[in-house]
Amino acid sequence: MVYGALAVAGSDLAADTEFEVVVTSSDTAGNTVESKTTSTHVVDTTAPDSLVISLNTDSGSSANDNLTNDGSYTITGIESGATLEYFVDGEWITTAPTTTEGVNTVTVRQVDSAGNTSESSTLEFTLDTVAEVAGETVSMNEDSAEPIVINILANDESGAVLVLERCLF
Ligand SMILES: [Ca+2]
Ligand SMILES: [Ca+2]
Ligand SMILES: [Ca+2]
Repeated sequence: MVYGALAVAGSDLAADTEFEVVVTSSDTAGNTVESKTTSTHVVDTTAPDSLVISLNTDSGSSANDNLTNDGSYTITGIESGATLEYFVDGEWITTAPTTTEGVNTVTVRQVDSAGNTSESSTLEFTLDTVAEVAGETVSMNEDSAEPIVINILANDESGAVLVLERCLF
């Protein structure tokens, strides 16, 4: 058996191409066998569209401030056969970054099966799953000559409501 290689010039592969390969062989008795096959070559130099990445739920007082207690998100626009890559710690990896309490930045792109890379898309959101700080109880002595100092424990709730109640004894 003799194996051979068929070389095709790169310029012949610049567009979608279909080859028909015919191999003819004969034995010493003069019997001839002809084998025929086709090979299809598809050229893809087009980058996929950039992805769309958005929170599943933007909870709280505003539904579009990217401040939420649900860190799950959805990526759409993935081309069939493409690979997702996330920008994490200065490099592109195929594992999504872990969502953490606080500010999260998810940058993602897709690479199609031909190796063409899309523009990247970024979702930045703040995950806050910590409930309100319990209300402070402040005691006031109305008879005191000292000025009343009220210390209010601030927390990170944008949109939180602070209620001051004055009790009369
Ligand atoms: Ca493509
Ligand atoms: Ca929100
Ligand atoms: Ca909170």
